[in-house]
Amino acid sequence: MTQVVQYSRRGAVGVILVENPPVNALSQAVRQGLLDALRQGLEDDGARALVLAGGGRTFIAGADIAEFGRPLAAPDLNDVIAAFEDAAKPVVAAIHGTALGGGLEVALGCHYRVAVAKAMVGLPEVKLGILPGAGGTQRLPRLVGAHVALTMITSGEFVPAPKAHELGILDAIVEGDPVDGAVRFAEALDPAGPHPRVRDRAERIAADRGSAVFDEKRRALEKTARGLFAPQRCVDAVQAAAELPFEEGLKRERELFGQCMAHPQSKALIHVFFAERAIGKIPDVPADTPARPVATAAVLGAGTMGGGIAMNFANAGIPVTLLETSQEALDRGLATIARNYAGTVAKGRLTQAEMERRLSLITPTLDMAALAEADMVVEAVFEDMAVKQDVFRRLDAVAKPGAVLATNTSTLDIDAIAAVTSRPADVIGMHFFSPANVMKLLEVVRGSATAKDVIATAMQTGRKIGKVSVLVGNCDGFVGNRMLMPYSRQAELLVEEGAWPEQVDKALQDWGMAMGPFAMGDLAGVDVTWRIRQRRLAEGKAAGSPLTDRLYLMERYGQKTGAGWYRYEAGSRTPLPDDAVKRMIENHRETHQIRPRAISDEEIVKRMIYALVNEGAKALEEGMALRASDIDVIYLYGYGFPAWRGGPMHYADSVGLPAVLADIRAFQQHSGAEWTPAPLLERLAAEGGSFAAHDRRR
Ligand code: TC6
Repeated sequence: MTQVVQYSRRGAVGVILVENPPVNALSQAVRQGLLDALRQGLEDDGARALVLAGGGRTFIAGADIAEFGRPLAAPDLNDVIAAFEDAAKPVVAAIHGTALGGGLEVALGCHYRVAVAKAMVGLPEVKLGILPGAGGTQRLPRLVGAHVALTMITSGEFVPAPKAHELGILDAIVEGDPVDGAVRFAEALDPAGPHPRVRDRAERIAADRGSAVFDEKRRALEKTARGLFAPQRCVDAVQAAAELPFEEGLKRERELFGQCMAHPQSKALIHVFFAERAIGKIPDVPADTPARPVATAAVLGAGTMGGGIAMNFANAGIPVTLLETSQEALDRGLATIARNYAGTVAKGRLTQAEMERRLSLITPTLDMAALAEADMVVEAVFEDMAVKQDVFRRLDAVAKPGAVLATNTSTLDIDAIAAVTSRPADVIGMHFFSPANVMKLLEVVRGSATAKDVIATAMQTGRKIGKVSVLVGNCDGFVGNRMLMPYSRQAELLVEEGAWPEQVDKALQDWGMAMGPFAMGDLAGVDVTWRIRQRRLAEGKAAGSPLTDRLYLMERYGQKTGAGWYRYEAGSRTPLPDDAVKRMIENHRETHQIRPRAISDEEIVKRMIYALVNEGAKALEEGMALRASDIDVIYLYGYGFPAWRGGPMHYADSVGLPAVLADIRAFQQHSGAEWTPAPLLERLAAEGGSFAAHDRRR
């Protein structure tokens, strides 16, 4: 028998234990091991019943995702499950940790399922762009009905064991050790049977035949899962459970599973799964690098960013001191925080008591000396080098030795900020995204002197406060905003050349972006963009288009002033096209003798997305990002890039780098130097490579 699955006996019960760390994924060896162990259990005359359990931290977290993309080796998981379901002895699944995807499908093939109260079950395949392909769409509805099954399968959400018990997915909740509990449960079973098979349960699903629930779900998903392929196929598969005999339903599930697997969206989402897990792997800061303890924090600046950052610490239970320079600013900041929490309470997502607890963790102060005991200080003052350097000088004088001194700058040089302190090794960038209490991305910016344990501390603290932390290098705009500069520039050029802001935004949104560049510019603030542009112009760098200057002079600073690239009605965030902006653009075109031309959505999307790709490739080659997949994660979590396209670098891979490069060269002929192809892109395209292959080589 293979080692990843072991058979042993406890009294009169045989125990099949999967030992395939870290999550007991159903690799080929596990599938074969399960069949072998089952045979052994059935042949063991001393065993009247069998228990299936996972060793280590979990039951079985699903198929081995790393095996996807190549033909799956025998045995097929469906055959393994059928063997358990048809076993002549009763089989009890003993669930702890998680039973996910293929793991839950195996459990559904067992005759009984018991779990500890802390366990979770779910069919999260849809998040990988696929559907449960080992009978999950056929068996789950037979237990819980189509409505619940559709919710679970199309959302992929995990269900806590007590709820799963209530729904009928689990037969019992057991106390203490799950295997002990399952063995006790199995001892009470009649070995002579009959052993209940989920596939034979017809009563729930019969009631769903011809129900409107399927069409309703399809319509709802058109809105909530816009552009996604797998959720609709999940509905088709569950409907097949209601309308077809079990074996035919399984066949239909298989077909739909194959369609999902062959679709580019599943490749993108599987890429995202591994990309999200790769971000924590930093070659010279290994996972066991000791991090500094962060029991208390401080935030400098109670503006929109500072307030949001302070909330992150409070949300994670870390007491945080919030510093401002005037009582008025402090009061304003605290009022915004209280309003944000109250909004969450009003939506029913937070209790009043929890809100009060979190608020009590935020200590306001006007006194810099109150920061002396903080383990981590995050500066979130005005985005200006002189202001930041002044703050760091003063911070250096009060912060305790060993405190991590972080700046939330979004573009400025970390080394220049660190240089004014006596401890550059303790200085790091922690670039939060606005609104900081909502957005998941955190760029952790490594300065040339930043100590490794400071990097480990910032990455770990980021995770603790609920952020997706990605390590980046110290360059203008770091990775995300650096790439945004040519992206935004293309948006403005497209408008100069003949498109309207709303056409550009719609083209990008239709393509899948959460927001178009002009609506995003209004959210971030036209004044902010303008200030960055002025600095870059002063430094002799490329800096967007003069359209921003015109808008700034019109005092159209974006949503906050009710007018930017769009106009906004009082209390509304809906961007409305504005004739005043059109006139301004037309005037600009006339001044520069630009004859507007019709621009296709295809050109818009290519120019915008390839601008990201080209700059991303430059940042990657310079070592500003550790991996192309890190860049993808940054764009998914910080910039509303659609996960089902995998991020800009994966998207370029999926188009094919030679084709991307050919378009970039054509743009270069038309517009010149700003489209100079990234040397890495040229190399990879020439050698038939991809960003993914480049990542693997590193
Ligand atoms: C399916 O079942 C389809 C069936 C039909 C077949 C016909 N495979 O997330 P973590 C790795 S589809 C391979 O950091 P956590 C992960 O890459 C699958 N590897 O841990 C990481 O490796 P690293 C349906 C996997 O405690 C390590 O395990 N199932 C798999 O925060 C630790 O992972 C799912 O979609 C896997 N299935 O969360 C469940 N799962 O250390 C996917 C994990 O080398 N998994 N790894 O970077 C999860 O949701 C979470 O991993 C978790 C544990 C909740 C199980």
